[in-house]
Amino acid sequence: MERTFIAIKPDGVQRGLVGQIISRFETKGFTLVGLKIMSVSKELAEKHYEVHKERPFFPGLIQFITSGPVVAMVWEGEGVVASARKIIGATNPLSAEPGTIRGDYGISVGRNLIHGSDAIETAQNEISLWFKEEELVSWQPTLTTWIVE
Ligand code: D4T
Repeated sequence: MERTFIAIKPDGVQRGLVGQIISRFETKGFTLVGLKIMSVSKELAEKHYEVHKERPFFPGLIQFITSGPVVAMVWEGEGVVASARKIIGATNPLSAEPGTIRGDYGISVGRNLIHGSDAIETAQNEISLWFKEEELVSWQPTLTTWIVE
C-alpha cells in the first residue's frame, strides 16, 4: 500500500496546529502508520533537503527546520502521495488555495508549516531516512470498508 512522509515543521508545532493538521489526513480517510515528535539534527536536515543545497535559501531552511520540534509522520492509503500534496497546497502559502493547510494557515514560503513527499520514490527514501522499520505500524482500521469500496 502507498505511503507518504509528512512532517509538521517547527512553525506548525509552535503555533499549536498539530491536532488540526493531523485531522485533515485522518478525516480524509488515510491511515496513520508512523508518528513521532523530534528535534531534527543538522545532518538529518541537510540530507532531507539535499536537492536544495545549492539554493540561496538553503542555510535559512536548515536553520529553520532545526530550530524547534518537528512532528514526523507516515500516512498510508491509495494515492496518498499526490493527495497529501493537494491537502498541503502550493509551496508559497500566499499562492496556496484556501482549504489547503498552507492556504488556510500561512503567508510566508519560509514558514510553510508542513512538508509532504513529492513522489512515490521520494516518499520511500524519506520514510527510510526519518523512520526505522520497527517504528512503523501496519494496521487496518475497522472503518476501512466505509471509506474504501
Ligand atoms: P517541502 O519540501 O518543504 O514540502 O516544500 P515543497 O516541496 O512544497 O517545496 P520545495 O521542495 O520547492 O521547497 C523546500 C522548502 O524550502 C523552503 N523554501 C522554498 C524557501 O524557504 N524559500 C524558497 O524560495 C523556496 C522555493 C520551503 C520549502
